[in-house]
Parts: sequence; C-alpha cells; structure tokens
Amino acid sequence: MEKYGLYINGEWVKSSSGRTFETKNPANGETLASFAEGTREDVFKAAEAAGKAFPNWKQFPAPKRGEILLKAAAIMRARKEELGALVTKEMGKVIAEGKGDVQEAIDFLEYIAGEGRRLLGETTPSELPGKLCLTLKQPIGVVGCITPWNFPMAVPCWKLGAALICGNTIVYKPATLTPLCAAKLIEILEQAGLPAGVLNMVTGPAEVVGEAIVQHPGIRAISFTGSVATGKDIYSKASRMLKRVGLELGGRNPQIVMEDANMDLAIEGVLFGAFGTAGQRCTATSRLIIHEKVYDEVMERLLRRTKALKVGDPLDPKVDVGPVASREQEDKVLKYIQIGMEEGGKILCGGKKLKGNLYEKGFFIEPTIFEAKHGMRITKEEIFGPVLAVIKVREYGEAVKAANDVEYGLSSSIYTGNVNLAFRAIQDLEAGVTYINAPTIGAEVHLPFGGVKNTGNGTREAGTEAIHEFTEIKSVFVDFSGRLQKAQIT
Ligand code: UN1
Repeated sequence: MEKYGLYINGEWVKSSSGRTFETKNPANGETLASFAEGTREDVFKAAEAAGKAFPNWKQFPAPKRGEILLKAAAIMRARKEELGALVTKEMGKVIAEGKGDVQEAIDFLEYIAGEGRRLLGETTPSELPGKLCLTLKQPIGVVGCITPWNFPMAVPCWKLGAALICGNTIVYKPATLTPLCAAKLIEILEQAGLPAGVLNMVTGPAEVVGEAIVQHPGIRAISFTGSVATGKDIYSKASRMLKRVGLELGGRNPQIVMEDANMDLAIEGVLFGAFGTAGQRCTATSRLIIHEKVYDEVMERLLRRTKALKVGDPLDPKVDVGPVASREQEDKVLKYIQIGMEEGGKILCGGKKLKGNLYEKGFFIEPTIFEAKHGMRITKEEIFGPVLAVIKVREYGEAVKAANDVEYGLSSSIYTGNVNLAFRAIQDLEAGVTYINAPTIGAEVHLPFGGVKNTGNGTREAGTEAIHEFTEIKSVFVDFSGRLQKAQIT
C-alpha cells in the first residue's frame, strides 16, 4: 500500500501528530493508500514554506508559470486512463466520468496557462498632461485552497491552476475522502517543474487543518468548495481577519420541461443531470419541474429509463451509476429518502440501499424518483445523491417560481421549443449558470462558474473570473511631465 506524508517545501514529510488515515474505494471497501493526519502546527509550517517561496514565485515571469501548468496538463493527458481510473476508484464515479474529471482538469490547466501571457490590466488617460494611468494584476500572497471530493482532479486544478498562474503560493487541503488524487496532482506539478515551497499540501480533518488555514494570519485568501454550513463558518472567521474568501457551496438545481420541449432531449438530459456522478455534483439536477400537459408522458418514459439504469462497479464501462462516495454520504441520502416519505412524497422508483453480492461492500443506492410538492424538504435541501424530486406545474410562471424558491442558485435548465420563453428564462432563473435545452451539469472551464444566494458570496471560479479571485489590482500613475501636478486642485 502506498504511504504518503504531507508535502511541505518540496518534501514529503511526516505529520507532527504521527497519526495516519486511509483512503478507501467506496465501491468495495478496498484500502488504496495511507496518508498523514496533519495538525495546526503542520499547516503553520506549510504556510511558512509558502511565505518564503512567494517573493521568487512572484518574480517568476507569468508566461513561464504558464509553461509549468502546460507541462502538467501534458503529463495528465498522457496518463489520462490511469488517472481517470484512480478518480473512479477513490471517489466512485463511473469510469467515463472519472476520465471526464481528468479532462476537465487538463482543459483548465491549458486554458489558464494562456492567461500567463495576458493577466490583462487597463490603460487609461490621466486628467493631467504628461501623465499615464494603468492597472496591474498582482498576486495576493499565500492563499489557502480547500477542495471537495466530488471532482478530485478538476476542482483542485481550477483553484491551484488559477492561484499559481497569478503568482500566489499555496497551502492546499484536499478532501479527506480523496487525498490520493491530490497526491498524484502534486507529483505531476512537481514533475512539471514547480519550485519547492510554491505548493504545499496538508491532508487531515477539516476541523483541524481547514480551521488552521482559516486562522493563519499569513494566509491572505481562501478558496473553498463544499457545504453551506462550512462555507458560512469560513466566511465569518476569515472576514474578521479581512481575508479574501471565494465560496462555491452547492445547489438544488432545477430542470424545467415545458409542454413544447423536445421530449427525447429532455429525458436524456434529466437522466444525465440527475444520476450522473450518482447525483453528487453541485450542479446535479435535483428537481424536475414539468408542465402538466406533458407530465404523464415525461414520467412514464423517465421511469422506464431510470429503472433500466445499471448500478454497479464504476470501473465497468457498461455501468451507468456507481456508489455514493462514503458511508456518511450514504446515510445522509437514505435519511433524506426517509424524510421524503414522511413528508408525503411518493417514491416512483428506487428508494433503497442495494444489497447482495455485488453491492455488499460498497455504498450503492438505487436511482430514486419522488413525486413531490414544491416546498417539501426534499425539494429544497441539498441531498447530493441519486435522488430526483419531480414537481408538476400549470404554467411557465409557476415553474420559475418553484425553480427560484430555494436558498441556492448554482445551475438551472429549461427545455422548450419556444425561443421567447427560452430568453425569458435566461433572465428569470436565479442562478449563476443557465442552460437552454441542455442538462444542468457539464459547465465548460472557460466560462465563470459559481452561483447566487447561498451558493456563494458572489465570487466565480474558472473563466477569466478565476484571475479576479486570486489577484489584487494595483492602480499606477506615471507622471512624466517633470513637475508636481496636483490632481483635483487647480
Ligand atoms: C461541482 O460539482 O463542484 O458543471 C463542479 C459541471 C462540472 C463541474 C461541477 N463541470 O457539472
């Protein structure tokens, strides 16, 4: 079994606690590797290393930083099969999606590497003669990146890639469920030429390692993807120290199907959106809002297709849905299924933990569809599993009202053949991401990603917005008039 320490200042080192934890395959319980359980002291050592590496990394030309990221992307491309299988083994998503996770990481690294030749500022005239004004984007300093388990390659690359291209150094805490993917990423970035101390990884529990990252006075910005409760905790603590905080905190994403929708597309869309990644995407379709005129037809076809989904070993390419990522996740999903039944939701298919040989050692839950009424907890709270709540509506206004009446606002979708309605929905849906005639999942890396309301605090990842998350703006005034000129004073 592979054994990993913490990665501090370019070395793999033991944790000061001496304690370790293991990462396991959620499909069969197999232990994959052992990791060091980091402490507050370890985070402080990592922050110190990152602080020392910062002045040189800041001076390292941004296009050269980009070359390192491009090289990392090339290594990942060459090892895509193996890394995709690792994502599947450690996190449980089916193999096509495991490779997709790696591809999204590659896409982002390639995209953001090019930003090394941009990092554009503005030039603008001065109100005074013989004077020029411009803005520069500068790194923030040492930043903390805290990443989730559901995209163990892509989301870390969004954060690390963006922070690195901007010239920051990093203390990185990956999710405790997926440290092996994180360790491979570190090895790849090291092999690509990242200097020692620029990226430091501390594995271990959120209450200790995450907390220390938030509390360390030298870590000036935090980028976090995870739950609303943790996001609020981080935001409130970090704000007292005036740290920059970027949050991406999940969703309760609706797909609306209008009476004039292309039914084949709408059904393919919801199957992929709701049950892809076993529903464990922040962008997963968790509510299907259907116009009453097509309700029976959609439901009849959707149920038939859902019952035919193959649940099983995620490494088998014929399998559609793998396990959920952990026992804790399984308990949470099953609890929500129970809640749904208690509040009067009707289970139309699924609803149970799968048992028997194939499933005995893993966390498999049947793809589940509830007939629900908007307002039930299963229509409003994030479940993060293969559970879809279906809501019948009379018209567009009611559909949008239900879609928007949740505390989240990450992704959203409408299927309609009516171009006017499509454009109205683009304006009406309260979400950071809206799809027309496409499912709620599958955002591309060169567009901003994030949401409104409790999904975050207004920041966005990916796209050019990623640069804003990790830079400070400096305004520069160059006076070449050779005399003292006083702005605003005549
Ligand atoms: C997430 O679930 O945290 O749009 C990220 C998507 C993916 C990213 C999801 N590109 O579904």
